[in-house]
Amino acid sequence: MGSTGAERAAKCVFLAAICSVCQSLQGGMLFPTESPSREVKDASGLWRFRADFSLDRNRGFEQEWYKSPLAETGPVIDMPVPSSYNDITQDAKIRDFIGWVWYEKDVWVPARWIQDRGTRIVLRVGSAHYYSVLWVNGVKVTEHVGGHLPFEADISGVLRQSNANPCRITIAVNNTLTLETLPPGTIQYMNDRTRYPAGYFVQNINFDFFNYAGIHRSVLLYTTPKVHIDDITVETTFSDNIGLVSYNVSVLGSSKPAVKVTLSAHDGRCVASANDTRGVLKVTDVNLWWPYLMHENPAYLYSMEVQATAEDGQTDVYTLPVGIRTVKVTSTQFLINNKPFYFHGVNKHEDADIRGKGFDWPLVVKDFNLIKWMGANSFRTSHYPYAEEILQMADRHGIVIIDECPGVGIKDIRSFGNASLAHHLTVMEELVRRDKNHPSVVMWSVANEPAAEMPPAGFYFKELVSHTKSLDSTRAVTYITDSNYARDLGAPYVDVICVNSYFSWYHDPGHTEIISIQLNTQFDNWYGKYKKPIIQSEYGADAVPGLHSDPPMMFTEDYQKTVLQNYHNVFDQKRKEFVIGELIWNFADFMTAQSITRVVGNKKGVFTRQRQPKAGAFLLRERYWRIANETGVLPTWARYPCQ
Ligand code: BDP
Repeated sequence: MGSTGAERAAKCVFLAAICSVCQSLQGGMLFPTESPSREVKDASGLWRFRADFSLDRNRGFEQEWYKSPLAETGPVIDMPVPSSYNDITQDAKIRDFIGWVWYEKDVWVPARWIQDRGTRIVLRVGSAHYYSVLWVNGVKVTEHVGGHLPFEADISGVLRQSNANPCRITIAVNNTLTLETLPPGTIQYMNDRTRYPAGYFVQNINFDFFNYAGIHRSVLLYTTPKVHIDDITVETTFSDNIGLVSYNVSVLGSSKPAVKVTLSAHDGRCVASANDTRGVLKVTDVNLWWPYLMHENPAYLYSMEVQATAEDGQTDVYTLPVGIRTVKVTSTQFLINNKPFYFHGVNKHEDADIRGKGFDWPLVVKDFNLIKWMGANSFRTSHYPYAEEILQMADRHGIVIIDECPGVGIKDIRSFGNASLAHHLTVMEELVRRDKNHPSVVMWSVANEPAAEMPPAGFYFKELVSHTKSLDSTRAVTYITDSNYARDLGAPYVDVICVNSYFSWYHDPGHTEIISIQLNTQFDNWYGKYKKPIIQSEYGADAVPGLHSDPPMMFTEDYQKTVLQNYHNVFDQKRKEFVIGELIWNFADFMTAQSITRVVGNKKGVFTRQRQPKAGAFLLRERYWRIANETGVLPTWARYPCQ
């Protein structure tokens, strides 16, 4: 069936834009912080919003909505930023919208920012899903492909030229997924006019969470001097009581900057310093960064202040928290600071009522409180990179992270082609660039449950894993598999085997008695073939809160508990051998697309979507604290009563 004109137009707009940005990354992506030389202005709050309901979703571009105030080209509504737009209104058409939506806000830029020509003004979006184009005062300043990761543009020139204050920021965001996006998706036009109206289409996806869209993280304006610290990379190790911090600073805006680096302890004492763009700082009597529940004084962070001074005396200052720790993998263990680390943790989603995937501090802090309450020491950022503030929290609380890219739902063989691989490599570059300095991040996950048995998967994962290792050799690399051990073509390349399985749920539903035999077989097969340590990266069962039955039946809290207990019996045997972790699916209930297998979302959370515990949460709490008491060194305040 040939495509319609509208269909072609929509595809063109989207794909042409993707190709223009599929190049290797340039520059750093330091998290914007204030310093003596930098200011940050948060443009979060209420924005004006309109979804482009035209048939080809292209009216906004044809009519150049970015050229004049959005309210002049049609109706606008209030839209909070950060937030997904989907659940904000009462309109199902907005909840399920696919295509371009338009956001606009007027922002006052301090006059001194404009007047001082030695000031760089940067506009930064923490993330917008999925594909974004940005204008300032009607001038296009950048575009970006992919949700979950930040992008920015130097807008000093545009602001100085247009001389408009307040300045008008316009952001168009398109949530259309293609075979080459991450995650992939397809648009299917329904051309049978006896069943669907003209122009009717749906978006097909192969992942199990709602495709929330919009501006999900803060929009910030920040300044740096013209000479500015563009990027910092630190790698850490130690020997006896000496910590070693290798650093590399890249400075732009000056051909011969003088760089000064100072590392300070908690009490502000300088413990090491250097005067070069790269070097190694030596820290005697080092305080290592230890995970929560593994040490009396976990999550120790030094503070690294970098100063770059140009020939004319202009100086930029940036301060980076630094945790000194090492990561190693043997055939049976995962070592942090040379001590075996057992992941007892959770898989999460960025997901909550009303705001969808929008960043929300109360939710973040509540989740960390729950994680620590449970005695969990780790989580996986299933199935995409989480907000930078979440990783900062993990650094500060000693929660260990498996950092996952949005490679989820790669099930179609066409998504293993060159264009997909090129984009996937770029996304890994963006992810590593953003998260490389977080001590909490110990492993990169390049994908979740791809069709790893399809022939192109061998080449694809060889490239993907080796490229990720070339970007960062200090952490482990994995992808999450659900394929049969004998048919998984990517497993030879990863450091740790991460396996998802749902025995007695998707297989043999209702039969918890088979878990033990099937799980033992799973572990023995994978270990037998690859001799690599294994994490049970997902397991679980849906539980509708408040449903009970004895004997347990599917969808009750009791069944969820029984499934968990059966898995735990096997973990307790295998963690003496080569199983190095268990991550429950899922921390909390979350929204999905509507389907006959989902009753208002996925209910495999051990907490409800509103973060109330189900029976499974109490079970895990007892277990995790017991494991922590056996394996870790707990601070006295943290000894759990139910040991
Ligand atoms: C796993 C997927 C996860 C799903 C889960 C489920 O990795 O995204 O939500 O199944 O079905 O296979 O609950």
